[in-house]
Amino acid sequence: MITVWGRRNSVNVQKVLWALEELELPYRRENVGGSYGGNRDADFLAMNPMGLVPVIRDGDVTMFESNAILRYLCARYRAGVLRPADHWSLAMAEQWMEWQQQAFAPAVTQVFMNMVRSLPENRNSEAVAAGQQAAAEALRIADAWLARYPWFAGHAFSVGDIVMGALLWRYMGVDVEKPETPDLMRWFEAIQRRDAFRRAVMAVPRARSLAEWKRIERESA
Ligand SMILES: N[C@@H](CCC(=O)N[C@@H](CS)C(=O)NCC(=O)O)C(=O)O
Repeated sequence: MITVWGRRNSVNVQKVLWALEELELPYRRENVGGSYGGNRDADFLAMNPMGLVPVIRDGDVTMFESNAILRYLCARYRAGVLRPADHWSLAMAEQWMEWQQQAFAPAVTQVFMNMVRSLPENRNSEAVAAGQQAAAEALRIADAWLARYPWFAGHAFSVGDIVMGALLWRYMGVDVEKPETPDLMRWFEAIQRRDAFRRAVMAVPRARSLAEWKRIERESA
């Protein structure tokens, strides 16, 4: 059985759990990171020298980096379910996965860490404004794509939608202004109707403050 190390309120852990649910693979999860700690222990560092979650073990494969984990899982299991079979759709899924990590995630993180993971008195409002602007640009780019295609890989749900959906869910829960993105929102509604998304991502309430974050982390063990 696959083991996942990582707390449930981590967006990168949620991406992996969502993929496992979509692939209907049995797994067990160990709470590591945040208030659970354990990620600086020698045993954990031997699996991920970065000391970050998620990490998975699947037989002889032990690995870190959420998007690489997703690529591995969807290439190995239930071919064609999350990893598109045709070359164009696969290329598009890969493109948006990379973009999620390089463009969208840094913007969301900048806003989220200041708005939710900091006390209001420690908030860096310049960083919030810069992150918000970068996130708005990313949301418009995603919206323009989804005006042309129903999914990030084009014509069917794929691993590209998983990485974008988990992160967008997080960002939509942060109390900052966002641009109008009707096509992105239509896609986002379809995502929220998926059972696997509900189980892996929506089941963990979104925090709006540091105190709420800590409480939810404890309660979502
Ligand atoms: N690029 C890595 C980032 C991993 C990462 O930043 N993980 C965060 C949680 S989302 C973490 O482990 N933080 C330390 C902690 O939880 O204690 C990935 O996608 O897996």
